[in-house]
This record gives sequence, structure tokens and C-alpha cells, in this order.
Amino acid sequence: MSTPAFQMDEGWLEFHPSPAKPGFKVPAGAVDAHCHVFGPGDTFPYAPTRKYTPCDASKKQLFALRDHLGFERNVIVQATCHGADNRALVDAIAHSAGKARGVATVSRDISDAALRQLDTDGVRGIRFSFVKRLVDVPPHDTLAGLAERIQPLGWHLVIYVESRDLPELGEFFSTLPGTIVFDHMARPDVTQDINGQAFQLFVQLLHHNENMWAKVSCPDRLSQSGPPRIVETFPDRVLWGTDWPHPNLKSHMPDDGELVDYIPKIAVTEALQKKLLVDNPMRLYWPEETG
Ligand code: 0GY
Repeated sequence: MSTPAFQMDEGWLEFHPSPAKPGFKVPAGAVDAHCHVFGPGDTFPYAPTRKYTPCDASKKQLFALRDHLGFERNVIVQATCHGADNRALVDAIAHSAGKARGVATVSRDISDAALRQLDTDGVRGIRFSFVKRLVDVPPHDTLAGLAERIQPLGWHLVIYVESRDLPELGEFFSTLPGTIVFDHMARPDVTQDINGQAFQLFVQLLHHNENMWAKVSCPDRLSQSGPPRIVETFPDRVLWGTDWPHPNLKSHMPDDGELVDYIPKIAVTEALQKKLLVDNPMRLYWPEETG
């Protein structure tokens, strides 16, 4: 047997090997708007600057999961373990028969021509992570400069931040141009009440900034005090994703079928489910197909 190019970190859990078939049937045209591909490391090596080494999770496995869960499309989000090397992401989009688009990570010195090439490749946004266990966060002016540069392409920003850092960063986020999507509802502290100050700060940010959206993903990371009512409050600015292959979960691994079955608890009517799973992601990622 050949040795893998990279050994995943100790304590890491691999994604669920045989997720259940969900009982909840997602609407036609549903988009899994937050998922990743990892490597495989022997073809697409992990970044030397990474803070973790994942298990390989290929495009083929992702597309099989998409079909199994009843989804039609994926938005593949560049994970920090690949740094600003978007080759695995672009390769996955290229092999998706038009059923995937992507969110890339780029460095400050990327040329306009390289940005345009990513656009041709199916990228529609860039991601900034402010999660210190995952990245060394670049200076704000670097990020603001990149945010300006993507506007002519019609792209948006995806921000991964933890709620405890929102008091410090919320004002900066309010100065950024264009649409901004927050991953995983800005990772609320699940030991605190959903009506408490920390989560309400995030809700207020969305109330005050109509360009801000929320991914209501990751109940596996967020559940303790019941589902927050974000989908009802901001029905046209929410997205949902599996977060497959669920990086950095060390104590339990969710069954992706069960995650899909959770959707009706956070999007409680058929109309809301259609906005969350079809209309909103299509508007952001396949706008040319929407009216
Ligand atoms: C997620 C969550 C995590 C990691 C990343 O890019 C990443 O490395 O996003 C995490 O560890 O919380 O969105 O998949």
C-alpha cells in the first residue's frame, strides 16, 4: 500500500461514511451552499501555512453526497488548509458539469487577470477568515483593498468570524462594500442564550446592513439553545450548506442526512425552504439563470 502524501491530524474525524437518506425532500434545484473539497493531497497539496491537515475529501465524494441528499448544486468554499491555492476548488468546479460554483481565497498580490480567470473558472466570491485557530489574519487594509477589487466582477465576500470577535470587528465589516455572507451565523457561543447580547449583536448587524447575509449552517457546531429565527427574520439573505466534510470536528461527526432533516426546523414553511435552498443561492451564484 502506498503512503498518503499527507497524514491527517491526530484526533481528526473523517466524514460520515454512509449518511442516511433524508426524510425531508429538498425543493427542486436545491443548492448546498457551503461545502469543501480537500485535496486529494497527492494531487492538490495542502498549503505549507495551514493550521491543520485534513482527511482527503474529493470532488467525486462530494458530488455523490449531493446526489444522495437530493441536492442539485454545490457552492464549494475554499478551506484554509489550501491557503490561497485554489486549484482543488477550480478542478472540482470544472468537473461538475455546471453544477458547482466557488468561493476562493486570494492573496493581496493577485493580479486583475488572475481574478478574471477565477471568474471564468466559476468563482463568485472570496473568503476572509478571522478565526485565529485557522489563519493568521491579514491587515484590514489588505482585506478592504481586495473587497473593492472584486466589486467590478459582481462577486461577494464570505466572512468566517466567531461571535466573540464581533464587538471588535463589526464596525470594520460595516465599511466593506457589496454583499457580505457570514459563515455559520458568525459562530455564536452556544453556551449562551440565543436572545443574549452576543447573538443579538449579530442580528443587529444584519438589521443595520442590508448587504449582509447569514449562512444558517452547522447545527452540529451550534446547537444548544434551539434554532434561532434567522430565516424568518431575513428570508432573502440566508443560505444553507452541509459544511461537508466537516473540518476540525473532533468529538462527533454529523450524519449529513440528519442535517438535511434539520432544515424544516430552521426554515419552517415551504416558501422559506425554497428561498433558503434555491432562490437565494441562485441569486448569488447563478444570477444569469434567475429572472
Ligand atoms: C468550516 C469550518 C471550519 C474550517 C474552515 O476553512 C476552514 O478551514 O472553514 C472550522 O474549523 O470551524 O466552515 O468548514
